[in-house]
Amino acid sequence: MSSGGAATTTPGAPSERGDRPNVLFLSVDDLNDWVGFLGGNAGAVTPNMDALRQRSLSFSNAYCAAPICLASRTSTLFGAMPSDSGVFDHSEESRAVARTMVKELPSLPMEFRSQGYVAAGAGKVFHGSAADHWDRSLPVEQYAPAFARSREEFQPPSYDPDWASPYDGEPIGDGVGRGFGLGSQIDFGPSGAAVEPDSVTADWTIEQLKAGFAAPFFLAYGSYIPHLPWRVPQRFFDLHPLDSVQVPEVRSDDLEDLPDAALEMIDKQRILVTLQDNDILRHAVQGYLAAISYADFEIGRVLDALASSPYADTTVIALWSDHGFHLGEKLHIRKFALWERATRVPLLLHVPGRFASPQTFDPPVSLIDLGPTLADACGFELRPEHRGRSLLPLVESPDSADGRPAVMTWLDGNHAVRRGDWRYIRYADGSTELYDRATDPDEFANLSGDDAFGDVIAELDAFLPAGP
Ligand SMILES: [Ca+2]
Ligand SMILES: [Ca+2]
Repeated sequence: MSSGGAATTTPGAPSERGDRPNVLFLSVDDLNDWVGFLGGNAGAVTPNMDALRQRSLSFSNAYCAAPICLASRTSTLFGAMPSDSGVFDHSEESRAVARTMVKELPSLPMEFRSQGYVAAGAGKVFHGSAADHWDRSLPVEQYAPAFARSREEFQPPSYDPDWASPYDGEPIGDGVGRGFGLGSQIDFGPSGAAVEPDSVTADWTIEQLKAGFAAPFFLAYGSYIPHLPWRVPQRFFDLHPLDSVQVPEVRSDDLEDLPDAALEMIDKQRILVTLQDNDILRHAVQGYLAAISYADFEIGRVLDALASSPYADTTVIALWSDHGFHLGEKLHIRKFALWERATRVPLLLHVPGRFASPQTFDPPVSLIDLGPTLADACGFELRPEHRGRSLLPLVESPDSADGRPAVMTWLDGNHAVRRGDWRYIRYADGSTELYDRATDPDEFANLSGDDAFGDVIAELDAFLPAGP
């Protein structure tokens, strides 16, 4: 890389483009806080992510903008909150807006390209195709064989006969069949696949590092796992013997203090009592933990390849997940809710030479700030329309924190805010929830009906988009 580009660089940035750090962007799908370094489930086995955490800054209270793939990823990659863009869910309306954004707006990798970076990506980074946003990418078609093999060669697990029956679509209890009454959407067990999709992605990513880059790079690895189905090689199930699996605490009366708007979000999943009777929940938790361990394994392969590459000491590493996941909490399964377990995500940032590590930043932050933070670490700013802001000044001078909280949205008009120890939720119909996470980390006790918290609620409510 030639020198002489000082006139176009940001003040304080490396004076030559060739000095700019690279970025390894690790996106994980549907990974909640069940990783070793966040402690969401004591049984999590994630040695590679934990090792990355040891040389990273960990945002211990990081939140998605929305608890669903498309809305979260659109927000993170394009810098617009759901209430700004109108991308709330997977409805046709949201998809249409997102398609327009992909077509017309510069995404995070495109903004890096405009700074002279090579952008390369594979796997689930965007939700849907955005082929034009990469200089190099692995065509989606190349995953198809791996997915096909996963499904066709899937072997039912060798559980007891009563348990195996859900895979045949036969009910095994009142309202419980394959997929917890959710059709084929909940599905897990040892994979009989010859090739796992994420293995294809990891191989391609490793090949890019081996082939090398002629310019600074933004290299994205998008893990499909632990999104359902949780079909991963048997050895990852073996890491989580059933008798050691820890199921989240579920209180049968937990829903009694929730407004109707909250209950409507979880209505279809209120079969959990039956699931618990059948101990199916324990199997599901095992499947999710196994899937997380497999995701960690492939991420570890990519990190090892970076470590043994010429870019080991000059690459910023970001690891994030698009949202969380419930497995019984609030008698709820999957994401699609505004509580902690559906919205808290791992967020790690390794910036060579910039931070003492490991380091932890505890105030709540939003994933919308990830892009500006990465740009800052590389010496430039994203376009001014981006609604995020770099977190680096806050980390380096915590006293400068302006108190901006993390806001999250599920469907049109339902919002939550995390600030300090509080979680406050306001639904579209005006009903509310308030939790004090210092004394109630599982969010069992809704305090919003208590007049003693009126001032707290008023303060938190001011951070949310205006009501309908
Ligand atoms: Ca997702
Ligand atoms: Ca409750």
